[in-house]
Amino acid sequence: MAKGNNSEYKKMIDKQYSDLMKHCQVQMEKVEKDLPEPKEDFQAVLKEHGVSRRDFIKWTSAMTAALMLPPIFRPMVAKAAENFSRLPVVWLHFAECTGCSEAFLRSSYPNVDDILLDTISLEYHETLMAASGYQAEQNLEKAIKDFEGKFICVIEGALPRGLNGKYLTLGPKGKTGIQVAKEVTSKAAAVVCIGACSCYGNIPAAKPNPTDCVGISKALGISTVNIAGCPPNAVNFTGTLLHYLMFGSLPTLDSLGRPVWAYGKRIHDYCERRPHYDASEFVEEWGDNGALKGWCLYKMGCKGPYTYANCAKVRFNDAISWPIMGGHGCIGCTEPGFWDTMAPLEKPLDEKSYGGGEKTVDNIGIALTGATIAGVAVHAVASVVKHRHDKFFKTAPTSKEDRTEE
Ligand code: FSX
Ligand code: SF4
Ligand code: F3S
Repeated sequence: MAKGNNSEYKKMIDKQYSDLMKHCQVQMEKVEKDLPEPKEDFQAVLKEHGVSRRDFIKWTSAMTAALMLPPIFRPMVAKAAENFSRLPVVWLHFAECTGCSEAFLRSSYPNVDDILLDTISLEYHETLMAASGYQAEQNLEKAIKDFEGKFICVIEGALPRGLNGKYLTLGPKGKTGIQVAKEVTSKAAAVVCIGACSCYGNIPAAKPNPTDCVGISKALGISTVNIAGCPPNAVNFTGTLLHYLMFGSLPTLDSLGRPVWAYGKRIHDYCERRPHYDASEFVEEWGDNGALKGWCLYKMGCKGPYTYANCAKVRFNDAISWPIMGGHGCIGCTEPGFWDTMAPLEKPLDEKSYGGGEKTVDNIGIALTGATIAGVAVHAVASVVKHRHDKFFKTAPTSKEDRTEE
């Protein structure tokens, strides 16, 4: 590119970021004006948990980069973290194992993401709250009334549609999960599904699916932000809420409702075992020499070539490890219907591609995820257009016209 063009391009990018920063500043002022005071002093809570100022700054840098923002946004990420507990959240549970809540809230050595989740303003959470029966129901009604149009509805678990929804009833009035979900989501600013069950149905919807379970989007016919995974990574949830606080809108989603910043890249392309795949060095059975040497797990059924998520980059449990680093292949837990579509979990999908046929694997990957890739492009445009019209806390998640569920 010619020198002149380069400087024009730089000017254009600088202008875009400066406009985005102005938008972010206005938004953060609005948050501080419109939402209740933070329930806790975040810096004091960090100190209590032994997280130093330096660690917090390191975390803001990592989160800024993960959200695909340039470093100038680091102070805004820090500010959004300090305002995190202003955001009212109603957290619902349907058909699931509660592993998602457990994974988020049970860290022995909490990092900044875990501490953020600890301070979240939970107006209602069936697993954590002390109330039960009528009192719990009253709490829910009050939260919806007090924060109508401002709260985030977080949902774990799928919804059974069989028997008119009666496979899952809740509370003293015996409402079906579908009824409760409709009532709450219709009053929420946005609906965030946590875990593959609420996103796409997952295990409760696995074949033969006698209760006719489906994900929230499909059950209610609404658009949802899908933080996929079984369980998902806490970083992908906190990052999505931080983005919402900073810009007053949800991040760009792919065709499956997943935030592109977290689910836009394929596991196989960021995997530390990839050089072994390229060199055709495979683990052939559990505990063999290849396993000891950390070779590729493709022949042991790794579904990394067909799976989109940032696990290799952000890892789990304070970034200590992730499934492939732990020695097992990826089972594709961020993809719709993985329990059925990725089975058998410990065997490759296509036996013919044994021997590391890069082309074969990539072709299967493209066939399986082609819809996702096409959707990313469509949603990137849709989201930018929509962004201009959205009003703070009245944002409906992106449209679902090209959504392809299982
Ligand atoms: Fe599902 Fe979560 Fe897997 Fe379990 O709530 S995504 S079965 S970890 O608990 O919903
Ligand atoms: Fe990594 Fe799995 Fe790809 Fe092998 S097949 S490089 S283990 S993602
Ligand atoms: Fe799930 Fe695969 Fe990541 S199994 S946790 S998407 S490595």
